[in-house]
Amino acid sequence: MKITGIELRRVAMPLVAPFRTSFGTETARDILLIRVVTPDGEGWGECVAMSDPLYSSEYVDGAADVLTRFLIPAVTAIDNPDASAVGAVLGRFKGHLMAKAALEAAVLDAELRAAGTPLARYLGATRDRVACGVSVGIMESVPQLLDAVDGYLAEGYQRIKLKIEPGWDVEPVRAVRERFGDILLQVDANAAYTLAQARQLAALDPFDLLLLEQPLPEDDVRGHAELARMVRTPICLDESIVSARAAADAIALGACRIVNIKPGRVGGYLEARRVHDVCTAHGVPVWCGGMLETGIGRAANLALAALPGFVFPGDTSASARYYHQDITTPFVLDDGHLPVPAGPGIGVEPLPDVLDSVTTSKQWLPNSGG
Ligand code: NPG
Repeated sequence: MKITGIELRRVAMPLVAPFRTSFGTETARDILLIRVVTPDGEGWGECVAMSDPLYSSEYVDGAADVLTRFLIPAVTAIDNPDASAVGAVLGRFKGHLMAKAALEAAVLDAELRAAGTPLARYLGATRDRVACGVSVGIMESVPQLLDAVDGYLAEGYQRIKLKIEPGWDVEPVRAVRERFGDILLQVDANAAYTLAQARQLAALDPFDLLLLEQPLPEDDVRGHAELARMVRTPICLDESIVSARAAADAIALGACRIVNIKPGRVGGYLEARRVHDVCTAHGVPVWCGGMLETGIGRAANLALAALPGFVFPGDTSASARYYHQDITTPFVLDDGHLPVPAGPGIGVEPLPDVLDSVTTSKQWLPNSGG
């Protein structure tokens, strides 16, 4: 596939409500979109790096910089790149997995659209709709949390994930369990604890949580293995799993029984599928994480979440969970599920007027050799 040029576009999207985690509060998103233009059409990718390097080391200005200076020139220098060649040529640059993932996604979308192949089919999906969960941020008070959870359950969400941190863990979990009974419930600490707080985490055991996500720092895989012997709730890793190899290592060490897969965190949809394959081969169930994506990223995540190893509902919420106005036709929950897009590529595209109304900057990088 020839690349005519690549557009980097920044969009500003207010969130419907502030989203608080142990590492900070998001009130709006500054999102980097990539559009790959070919003689036959185009392809879209969304970069999930946040404004600040608080979830991981990446941040959106840094992603734009590394893409412009290194990643895009390396890809446009290849003759007829396809998505698998993108991963190979970007491998020599260290890190920047979210930036790489977005570029690979845009190339893959262009390639699949040209071929008329839906991303879900290309990845090996076995379902045409996926069960959806919702992630609920840290709140000012337990009553406020209960109201929020009540609203999400009424909308049909199939499982609730509560963000926790020291000081906001057992009490909110107990309150939600007491009020809503036997719902699918899990918690996410975003690395806010240390192994010394294992007893506090074991205090969550009586509440029959599906999983305890990333309690310890990203690089503390052995700590998770030790913690796994001290708590009954299954440990799930998110931030620590940056590749299929990292997943294999974590599983071998006994650091997790479940894995959250986010394509941005592992460098793209192709590596995400390899993480899925490694986990499935070891009998480790996976689920699809979310990074407050617009419809562009959400569409691709739904394709991934339709693979057979994705046995738990993911953070694949409806557009309205985060945005009053999505940049694509909104994803709307139907009986707790979202449809897997069936059109070529990611199966959706931005609505031009909406996209223009939220765009804050555009940069066109022509392929001088193309
Ligand atoms: O549903 O898109 C979504 C967001 C789900 O909680 C969610 N994402 O740690 O998994 C996470 C968290 C996150 C949010 C991470 C913002 C980074 C930034």
